[in-house]
Amino acid sequence: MLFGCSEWPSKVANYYRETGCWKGDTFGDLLRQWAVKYGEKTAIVDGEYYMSYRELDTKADQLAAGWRNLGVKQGDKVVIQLPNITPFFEVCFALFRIGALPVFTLPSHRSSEITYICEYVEADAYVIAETHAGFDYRKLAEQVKTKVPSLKHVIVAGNPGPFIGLADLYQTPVSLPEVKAYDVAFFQLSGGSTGLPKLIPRTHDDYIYSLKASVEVCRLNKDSVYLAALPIAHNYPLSSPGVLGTLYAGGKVVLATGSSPDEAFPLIAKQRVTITGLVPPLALVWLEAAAARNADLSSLQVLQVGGAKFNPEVASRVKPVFDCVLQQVFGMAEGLVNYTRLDDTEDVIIHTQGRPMSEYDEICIVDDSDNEVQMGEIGHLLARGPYTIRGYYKDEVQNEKAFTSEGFYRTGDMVRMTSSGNLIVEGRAKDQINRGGEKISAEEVENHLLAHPSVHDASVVPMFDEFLGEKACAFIIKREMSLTTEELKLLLHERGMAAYKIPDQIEFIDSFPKTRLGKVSKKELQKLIKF
Ligand code: OOB
Repeated sequence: MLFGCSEWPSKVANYYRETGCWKGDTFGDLLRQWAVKYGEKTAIVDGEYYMSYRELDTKADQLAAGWRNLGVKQGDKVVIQLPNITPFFEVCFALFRIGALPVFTLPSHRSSEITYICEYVEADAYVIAETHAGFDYRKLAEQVKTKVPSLKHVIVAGNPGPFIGLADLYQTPVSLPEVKAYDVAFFQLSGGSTGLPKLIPRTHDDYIYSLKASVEVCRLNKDSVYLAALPIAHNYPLSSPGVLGTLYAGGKVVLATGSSPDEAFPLIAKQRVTITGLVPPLALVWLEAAAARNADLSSLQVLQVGGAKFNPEVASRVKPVFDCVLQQVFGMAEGLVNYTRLDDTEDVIIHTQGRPMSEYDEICIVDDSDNEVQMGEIGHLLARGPYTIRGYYKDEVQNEKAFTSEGFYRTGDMVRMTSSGNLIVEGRAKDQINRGGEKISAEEVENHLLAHPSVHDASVVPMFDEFLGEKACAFIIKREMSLTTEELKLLLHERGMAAYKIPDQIEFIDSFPKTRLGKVSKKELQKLIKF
């Protein structure tokens, strides 16, 4: 097991093996099996390009050779920042085969996040697309490279500029090292509720099991067609069941560059898409567009909505408008995924966020002192199981807080269980803003704001928004009266913070309301937001 990663206790690990959750396959093995089983069948559609399972397998071998020849070896970390394009899969499976570890970042991340992550994992390489959505990632890579000494290679899908082109890495296959299923396969980023993003190590065994369980619950098979409208590096479209679940089932993945109905609806019609996953604000946009247009969405069987709380009023419109089943998805990159089931009653599908996908998931709902609450009462959700991590990467301080001594992950979500055994997300105990599915750590933004010499203190809180569910509002105590909102937004932008984290509203205040213990009362602050 990798240095800095908490393992499952050996007794528990053996139990997951005996029960058949962990089968001992690696992602490299899986792709080989799929290539044999599904051969020339289309695995991925990217615009006009159709890639078969066999082709993906071959390209992964060729790229594995390219990585080896560059000197990238087992255990090395490779930060991936790619949009929804086929090289994402080729690069990842090549890295899986040589035992190097992708670190998944989002296309919206900028120098602040990427530099920090590259430094934290001591990344050897960074993979980008030339440009995407009008942004030139080569400029970002130039900045990151000057700051991160460990970073030896920047690989570019497209015109490489001063870096190495991905096209040059397809080489004659070489022999591959042995990769263990129990080893870490890659890192996901946590949604974040602390000063800096935390890294989530996921093993081949645990993640492959999560695909199997998702595929079963979502009833995917080789006729399934999944549209990836959200960024595929995120755990939800990656594996719930997402693109990897679809490949696991032998289905077809259709990649969209963005998530607008203008792009997605014609793809659904042309590729006969059967399932896709959205976040709540997008579901709203799609509902309005579907009601207003005469698009052929008849192939759609399941519309998943997750990542943030879905308003029941809006949820009740999905079936009549799309003539398909709504599936609510309440998951987290740390592991646990809850789904409403396809044959659940309308009431469960509309009003709850479902239940754990695996019979081996263990959940507890507890009060502030870790005592289990009465059935139906609201409490903190704790989770443990065959695909829920036991610790963040190299972060003993956070691990002490985020995991119980019995190995349960403290999700930071406040939930209650209904009599049908389903969960309803009622709120959050963690210091985070869920901006329509995009997670913002309040502390991370506060630290950036505090870097301004005219800021005496800063506190960032969620504010209600009809469309996004929540937005971010920053309260600032000024040191210098001339300080303006624009100046602060510019500061955050210049510090290279992803745009979605820049507060939507900034309010100046003389002092913060305090709790009885003298801490800033974010609850009281929220009441002071001007709408
Ligand atoms: C997904 O993963 P993350 O890691 O970006 O965020 C996890 C957090 C949860 O702890 C919860 O606070 C919130 O996002 N969340 C929801 C939700 N789904 C996620 N809150 C209310 N209702 C929901 N349906 O967001 C994620 C990962 C895998 C599958 C789906 C979502």
